[in-house]
Amino acid sequence: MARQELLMLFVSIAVVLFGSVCGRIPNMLRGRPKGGMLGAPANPGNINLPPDMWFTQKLDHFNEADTRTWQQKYSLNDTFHTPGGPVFIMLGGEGPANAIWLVEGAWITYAAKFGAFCLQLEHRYYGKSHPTPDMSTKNLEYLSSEQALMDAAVFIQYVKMKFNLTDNKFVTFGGSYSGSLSGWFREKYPHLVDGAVATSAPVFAKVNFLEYLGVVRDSLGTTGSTCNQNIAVAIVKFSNMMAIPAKRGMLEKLFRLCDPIDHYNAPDVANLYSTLAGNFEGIVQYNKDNRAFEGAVDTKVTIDTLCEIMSNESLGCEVHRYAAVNSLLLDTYSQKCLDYKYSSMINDLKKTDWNSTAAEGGRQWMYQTCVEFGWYQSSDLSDQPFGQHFPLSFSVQQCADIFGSKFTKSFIQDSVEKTNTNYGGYGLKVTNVVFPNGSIDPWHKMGITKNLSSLAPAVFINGTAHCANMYPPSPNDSEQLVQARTFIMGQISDWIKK
Ligand SMILES: *[C@@H]1O[C@H](CO)[C@@H](O)[C@H](O)[C@H]1NC(C)=O
Ligand SMILES: *[C@@H]1O[C@H](CO)[C@@H](O)[C@H](O)[C@H]1NC(C)=O
Ligand SMILES: *[C@@H]1O[C@H](CO)[C@@H](O)[C@H](O)[C@H]1NC(C)=O
Ligand SMILES: *[C@@H]1O[C@H](CO)[C@@H](O)[C@H](O)[C@H]1NC(C)=O
Ligand SMILES: *[C@@H]1O[C@H](CO)[C@@H](O)[C@H](O)[C@H]1NC(C)=O
Ligand SMILES: *[C@@H]1O[C@H](CO)[C@@H](O)[C@H](O)[C@H]1NC(C)=O
Ligand SMILES: *[C@@H]1O[C@H](CO)[C@@H](O)[C@H](O)[C@H]1NC(C)=O
Ligand SMILES: CC(=O)N[C@H]1CO[C@H](CO)[C@@H](O)[C@@H]1O
Repeated sequence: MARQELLMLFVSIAVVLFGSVCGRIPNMLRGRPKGGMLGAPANPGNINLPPDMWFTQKLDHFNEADTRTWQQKYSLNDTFHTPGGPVFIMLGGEGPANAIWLVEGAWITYAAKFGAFCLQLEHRYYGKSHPTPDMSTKNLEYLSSEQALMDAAVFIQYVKMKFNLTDNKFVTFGGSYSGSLSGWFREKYPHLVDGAVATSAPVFAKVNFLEYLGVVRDSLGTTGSTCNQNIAVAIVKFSNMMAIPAKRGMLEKLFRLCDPIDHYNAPDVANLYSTLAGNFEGIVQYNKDNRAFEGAVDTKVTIDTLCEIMSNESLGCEVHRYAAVNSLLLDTYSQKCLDYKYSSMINDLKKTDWNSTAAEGGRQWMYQTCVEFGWYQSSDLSDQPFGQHFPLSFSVQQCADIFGSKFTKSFIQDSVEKTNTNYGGYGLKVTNVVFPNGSIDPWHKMGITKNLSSLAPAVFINGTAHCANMYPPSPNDSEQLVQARTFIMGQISDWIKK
């Protein structure tokens, strides 16, 4: 089958398997799309992907008295391995570890060049790696980046013995949260890994990530100034219409809402504005990134598409155009209506069963934001077009509503400070780590965007989005993206020299 047909097949299978699930958790939740920030849940299943393998892992690495264990998923591709060659480990992040990464992606090109042994380790609590019988708040106590890093450390020791790789060089890879893990792993366990690629890695934990919408604004602004103006006008008109009962009915129709608007229900209203802004956030974060190979269904929709709709007068006034963007994305994700009810989202995120929709990763990631990272994309930045309708308090409230009253704002603030104390935030001290960052990716604001040192360089990729350098190369890639991949390959080459 031709490559193009194969991609189309992935896409249609992904739509069948996942698109039709009428989830009540928004497609874009706290900057995390379904499937995780790097990766889609779709394992195409019909091409020969390496099988799942299992490794016995400790539940609590930091309590010797607790001897409980669980099975952690990993997979490997040893096709390129030459004796003495390096070992590449793709660290899993906040979604299922998709085996497609073992046959595709920029790192596979590097593996072919360097004769590397490739492994992918799934992150605890995501995908099929279930350390506890369910995801109750009590059981989620063992979900943390520190436990995950120690998982990787123990895994490396195991791999060295099992595959006779004791004298080989090790390099970790990751993108987004798993990019942070990749950098932090080199920081915390430099004796176990010789270098790390930390793509689009947020390393600074922050409760109020208000900068996010600022980058979304700037990225939409690359198409000209009218896109943001049109959105701003749409939001003002939208909120005026919300105040008038008859107009609310119109909005319900225009925006294909699943439920009528209860205008006095503040969390519903905040969630509606936030979900509609999410239409733009998701597209900006992943603009033109060659993700189609992973089963992503929204890769044809770009910033240009959305901004063209926002300026298309034949669609009606700005509110109608904002609604047209919403319809396009509902159709793209095969959703009949927009479910914006706060209570249904929270009820879904409270489900603790491994087979619930929340187990796809929404609940687990939400937990990690409440106890480690924050990173709430609030509307608190004044100079952005989406209005001030979903303030930080709206995100913070969700922690308490989902996990219990202990998760207050000051609890989250303390947790976030502890994370930065632990890893160093922007000031982390590392060598042999490269930090690629895309200029239109909102996450770059929490990342390393300047060389830390000559041994910890940042790579600026003009005009690219979240994790673009990790996806398979395309003839359409910009010169800068091509150069970034070459630079990263040069870094790896330096790290693995004997
Ligand atoms: C393990 O790897 C080393 C170095 O590549 C090789 O010399 C040795 O024969 C291998 N041992 C086994 C049991 O395969
Ligand atoms: C490893 O990846 C290459 C490149 O995609 C592929 O041809 C090969 O079949 C893979 N090997 C395994 C064991 O999956
Ligand atoms: C504007 O919208 C109309 C109606 O959907 C469509 O036919 C037309 O192609 C659009 N124009 C542009 C420039 O996208
Ligand atoms: C989810 O799992 C539980 C027990 O593990 C089972 O009783 C239930 O039927 C499952 N639900 C679905 C939708 O598969
Ligand atoms: C960052 O480091 C890289 C590699 O050492 C170097 O090529 C590049 O010029 C540096 N950039 C800046 C702005 O110093
Ligand atoms: C990034 O690209 C844009 C448009 O192609 C260009 O205007 C801008 O100068 C570039 N910035 C850098 C730092 O290369
Ligand atoms: C490259 O861009 C052209 C024009 O936008 C498009 O038709 C083509 O499908 C793209 N090729 C790939 C491999 O993405
Ligand atoms: C090292 C480097 O060039 N970093 C860039 C990362 O992206 C931001 C935003 O575009 C740039 O300002 C940095 O210069």
